[in-house]
Amino acid sequence: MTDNNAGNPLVAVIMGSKSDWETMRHADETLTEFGVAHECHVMSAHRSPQLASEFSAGAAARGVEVIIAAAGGAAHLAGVTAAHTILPVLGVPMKSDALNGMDSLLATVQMPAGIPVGTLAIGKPGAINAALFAVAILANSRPELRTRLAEFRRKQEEQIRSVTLP
Ligand code: RP5
Repeated sequence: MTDNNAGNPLVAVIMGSKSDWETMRHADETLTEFGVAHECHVMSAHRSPQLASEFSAGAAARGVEVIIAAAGGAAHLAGVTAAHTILPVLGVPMKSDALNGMDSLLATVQMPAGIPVGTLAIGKPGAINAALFAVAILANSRPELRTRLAEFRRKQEEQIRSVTLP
């Protein structure tokens, strides 16, 4: 587990295995860049089902406002998490060895009506965008975050505009 930026975590980043960290560290880094207090944990819908259920059910009471859940293969962590909380849950499908992440994507995205999971792209882009999505949710009620997000977009566009090709 890691805790980043002092204060109660507003975002919880959870992942099914330590092997997901190399991808999910990008979510951690993006949240740190925006100064959003967050925590990162490993827990598995299959290997530690009780931990995953208890964590999800208790997150809102601890002040968490958004949960990012990453898993690969039979990727049920985001769905199980969403089943235990009414907090927004963002799912990040990990790029798996066997099927290149298509298994993770379908397992994460194909939720039954009634229990939503906001599913992002497979792998690193999904990890970064899940963090940006979490920032956007938090920014609705936090003007300083809204300003930072607008500035992020402005710089990103500036970089694209300044590209020169050989
Ligand atoms: C999933 O199985 C994890 O989220 C990970 O993406 C995948 C493989 O896990 P390890 O066998 O590397 O622990 O539960």
